[in-house]
Amino acid sequence: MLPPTETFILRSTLTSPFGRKVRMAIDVLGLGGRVNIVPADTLDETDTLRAQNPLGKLPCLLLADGTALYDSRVIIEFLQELAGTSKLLAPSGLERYSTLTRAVLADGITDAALLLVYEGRFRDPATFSERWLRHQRGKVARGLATFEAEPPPVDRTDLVSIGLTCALGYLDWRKPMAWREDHPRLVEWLTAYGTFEPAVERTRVPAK
Ligand SMILES: N[C@@H](CCC(=O)N[C@@H](CS)C(=O)NCC(=O)O)C(=O)O
Repeated sequence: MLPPTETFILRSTLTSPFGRKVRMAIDVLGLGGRVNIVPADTLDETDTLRAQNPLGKLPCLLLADGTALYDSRVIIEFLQELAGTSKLLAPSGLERYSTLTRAVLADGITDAALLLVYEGRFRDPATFSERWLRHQRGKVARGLATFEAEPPPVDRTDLVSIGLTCALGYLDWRKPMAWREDHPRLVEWLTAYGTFEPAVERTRVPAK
């Protein structure tokens, strides 16, 4: 039985794309009053985040008894159970596994985009690996092409639409590679879905 009144701490920044997934889910599930966001610095070796999540990654949800839940998919499943719904991910059946697969694809775009950004953050430009960057760009390009061929419904919020919003939002914000020109259906999807789902605007990364 999940705690009916407990409040939680979400270790995340407002700029983390995976953190935004959880923030969107919190908004959609109406759990805003039960989760306090406490920022963490993934580069700071002394940040308690590394004790909470040994991988040192955001987001991480802390329960009152100190239990830490990660990653974003696990946290969102926990939150949806807490909210008593299966709106974001069906509990069983093929629908569950096809939603999970599409959600993994959206997250994979974000993972590859993050690695493109990290190359610039962790290496001097002289040591950039063009081969590695091309490898990651290929993942983003193939993932986007798959969603371009079949965008999600614009009038439905689930784990896929949340993950895709955060992937595209991150590409727009950090700009590790251009995507809009070659993906008109996804541009249209993002605009239409943003009109349908208020959590898109409410969780937008603050302007730089
Ligand atoms: N699979 C994880 C990915 C989390 C992730 O990569 N988070 C980034 C920030 S958006 C991070 O913490 N990066 C720091 C690092 O990789 O050390 C999830 O879904 O939560």
